[in-house]
Amino acid sequence: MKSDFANNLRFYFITDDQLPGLSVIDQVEIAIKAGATLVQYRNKRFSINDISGVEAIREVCRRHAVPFVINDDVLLAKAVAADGVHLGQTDTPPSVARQVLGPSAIIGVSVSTPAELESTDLTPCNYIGTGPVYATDTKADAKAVIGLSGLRAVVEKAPVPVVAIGGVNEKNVADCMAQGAAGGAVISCITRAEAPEQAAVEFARASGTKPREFLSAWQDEFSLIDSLLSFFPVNESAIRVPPGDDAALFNPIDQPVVTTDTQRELVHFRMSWQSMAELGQKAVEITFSDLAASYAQPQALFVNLGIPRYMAENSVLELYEGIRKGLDRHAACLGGGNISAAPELTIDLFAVGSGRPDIFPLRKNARPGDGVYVTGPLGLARAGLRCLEAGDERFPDLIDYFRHPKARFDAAAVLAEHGVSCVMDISDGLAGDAAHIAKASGLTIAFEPGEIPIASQLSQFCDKYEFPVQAFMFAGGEDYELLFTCPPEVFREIKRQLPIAFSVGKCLNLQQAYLIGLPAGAISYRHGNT
Ligand code: TZP
Ligand code: MG
Repeated sequence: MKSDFANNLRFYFITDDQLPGLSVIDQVEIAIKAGATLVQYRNKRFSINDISGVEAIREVCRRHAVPFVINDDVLLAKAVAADGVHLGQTDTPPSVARQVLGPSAIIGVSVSTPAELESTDLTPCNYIGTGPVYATDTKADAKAVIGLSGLRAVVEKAPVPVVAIGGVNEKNVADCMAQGAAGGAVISCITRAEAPEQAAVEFARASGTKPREFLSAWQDEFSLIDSLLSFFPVNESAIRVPPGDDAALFNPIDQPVVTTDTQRELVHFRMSWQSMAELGQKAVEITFSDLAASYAQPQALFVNLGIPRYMAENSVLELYEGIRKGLDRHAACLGGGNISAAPELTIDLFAVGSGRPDIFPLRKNARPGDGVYVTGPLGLARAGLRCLEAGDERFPDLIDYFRHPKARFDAAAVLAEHGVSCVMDISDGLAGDAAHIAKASGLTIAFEPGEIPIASQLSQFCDKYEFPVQAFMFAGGEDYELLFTCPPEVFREIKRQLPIAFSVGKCLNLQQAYLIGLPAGAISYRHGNT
């Protein structure tokens, strides 16, 4: 994990709380425009009246996908939904901060010497700030200068990336990086320069980052809707009156099937975990996954968007490009939608499909004697999410499963052809979703975990982090594979057409529990803890 968070530390900008001339929000905008890779809000005289200013900084950071952390104050970080916190040696312990802020929060800690490193619990930490490397007037109670050799001594022993701090500037940041620091954390070399914009650009160049195109927030709902609608070709075969009027008028649909889903920032995703286009396409796939599990063919999608003020118009357009790509993949069209301002990005989706007149699979259709089967690998998306939370890019296949789920219409067609009548998609993890089938059908599902194939990157990932691999496969979530039951002889036929499908257990007459044979730790993953 050491190298992966490091890129966020190249140009680590800390706000200056003692500067009459330049407001804190202006400082942050200058730094981000120049290419800052992380922003820390540091205000030793913070009062509750400053909170809206902190939220404004958080908004600018989110608009540009720049991580935003708060100095010292875990509760302030929680209150403004910052991305994390930077702690001194005498602040809240990192483990408590992790508990309060959750698994995806960024947690940094100041460590000045190898002795401090030894005595600090770094397990919950993503990075270390080490200094003062050079003399500084900015921190009144700064410790003794440690110099480049002191920096090196910490870097050599640190299990996480180190950012150099204290008197760092455009002239010496390369020397710090030559000692193994991932970058420089700076205040005065930018905020107190004669020309802060110029100084920020020079620091960006010296630390190896580039200026950003500065995006402004979306302003006008109506012009945004006009731009969005221009992306979508009108599909006259499905919809007679397309988006643009008060409601859509559909051509007759055989056996209409309707489903809904939602994606919420900070619950299901963070902006930095995928591009906006990937997010849009994923939202389509996971909504259509319910249609696949119902043997329905997608026709139209309605999208209600809650857009935070910090989001740039370009980002909203990119999100819709992803939605269009998803719709194109399934030959479906946009039926309509709505846009409103919201504190965080929310995407509520409603899908309309046409079902089959002869068969609509139900959770209550499992029978004792049926086998229980899955159409593809489990646990990969959950592991990919853990990689994104940890900033670990060494398992691209896992991250790809999290970012690019696919609704399994191909597999659904095979199951329908064989008359499989108990199907659902796995969104909350095998264990939790199988429990729905067992309850609805009034039987017990006996798992046979030893039979389940383990994807090689998942097994490498679990080895590295010492996670129980079966817990990931059972408790994962966001797999969007199909879970189904049928007699074993029917599965043998299905397997010819879907060779990657496999058995996970069998259905028995109801016993004391709906699920038996679960591996340890197989509690269904619930959204809300990202
Ligand atoms: N911690 C150690 S030195 C320092 C802090 C916050 C001050 C960094 O400010 P400058 O102006 O970049 O030296
Ligand atoms: Mg502190």
